Amino acid sequence: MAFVATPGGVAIPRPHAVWREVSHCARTQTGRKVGKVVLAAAILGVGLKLYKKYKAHQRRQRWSQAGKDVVVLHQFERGTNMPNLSPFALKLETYLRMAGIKYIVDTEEPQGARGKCPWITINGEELSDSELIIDYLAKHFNKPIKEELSPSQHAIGRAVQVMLDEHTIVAVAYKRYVLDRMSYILKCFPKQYQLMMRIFYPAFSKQLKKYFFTNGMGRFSEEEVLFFLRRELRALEDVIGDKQFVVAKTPSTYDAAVFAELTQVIIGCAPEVERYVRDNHAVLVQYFERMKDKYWPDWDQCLSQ
Ligand SMILES: N[C@@H](CCC(=O)N[C@@H](CS)C(=O)NCC(=O)O)C(=O)O
Repeated sequence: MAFVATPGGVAIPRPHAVWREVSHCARTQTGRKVGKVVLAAAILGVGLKLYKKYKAHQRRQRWSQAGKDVVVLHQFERGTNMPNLSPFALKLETYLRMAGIKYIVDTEEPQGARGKCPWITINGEELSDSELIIDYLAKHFNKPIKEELSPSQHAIGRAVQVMLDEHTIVAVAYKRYVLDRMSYILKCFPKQYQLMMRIFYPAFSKQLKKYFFTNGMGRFSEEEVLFFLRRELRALEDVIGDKQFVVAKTPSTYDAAVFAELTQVIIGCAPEVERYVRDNHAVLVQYFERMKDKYWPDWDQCLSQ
């Protein structure tokens, strides 16, 4: 084979020499076998991709026939003790119920274009991110939740929601997936995924640790994580006070998020956390029960059986 000398003194093969070598190898018996395997794998890969595309197209056709203004809510399957282990999916489904918007659930494709759960299809249009979706629906259905909030109530609602959606839930997730190695949350997963999660946890846990380390939560001890959690629960309880809902006497959009996140804290984190909330935060427990009774009368039927 012909070589080219590089300035560093390393000899690299000339391109045409490489090609000659490859075509020589391809003519040998082993080369032909390898060629056939590579070709078969490529055909299979392309075939699989086309099949997936075809299936996705078929699903979209089905979803577009859901009916005018009917939301197709794409989300993970039901958990064993709560309708969804994704707080964002539970928030959105609670919002749809609060707003009286008609919806159907799809679990075949729970992660949308942004790779996140939940997402929706409405009138053939696809939208993702629970916040952007709620904003879109509120406009599309002309503010279906009749809330009369002052700017300062909106500000409090927004601040509480961001605290829960962006910080409290990270502490909860770090506790349930990393600190407790899924010992509790695994039982809350849809039954059909529990074995698979158990098997793949070791591989999955490395990625999780990396994610939480980058986020920052992964750099704290359990005691520190629980300190954040307790402090935020206290703040939430102080905001609710003696009101029926988070920022007012009547329900507002913020309640969807608060309820969804509180569900994760109370029954989706760890038995000791649930005990702590039940022993110290009667206001939060009552709020949780109130929202559940009002918007999820069919809670038990919405669990993984
Ligand atoms: N900001 C998004 C967050 C959604 C989100 O993070 N969903 C999680 C499930 S709780 C997810 O899809 N994770 C999968 C991933 O990130 O690959 C929203 O509000 O919808």
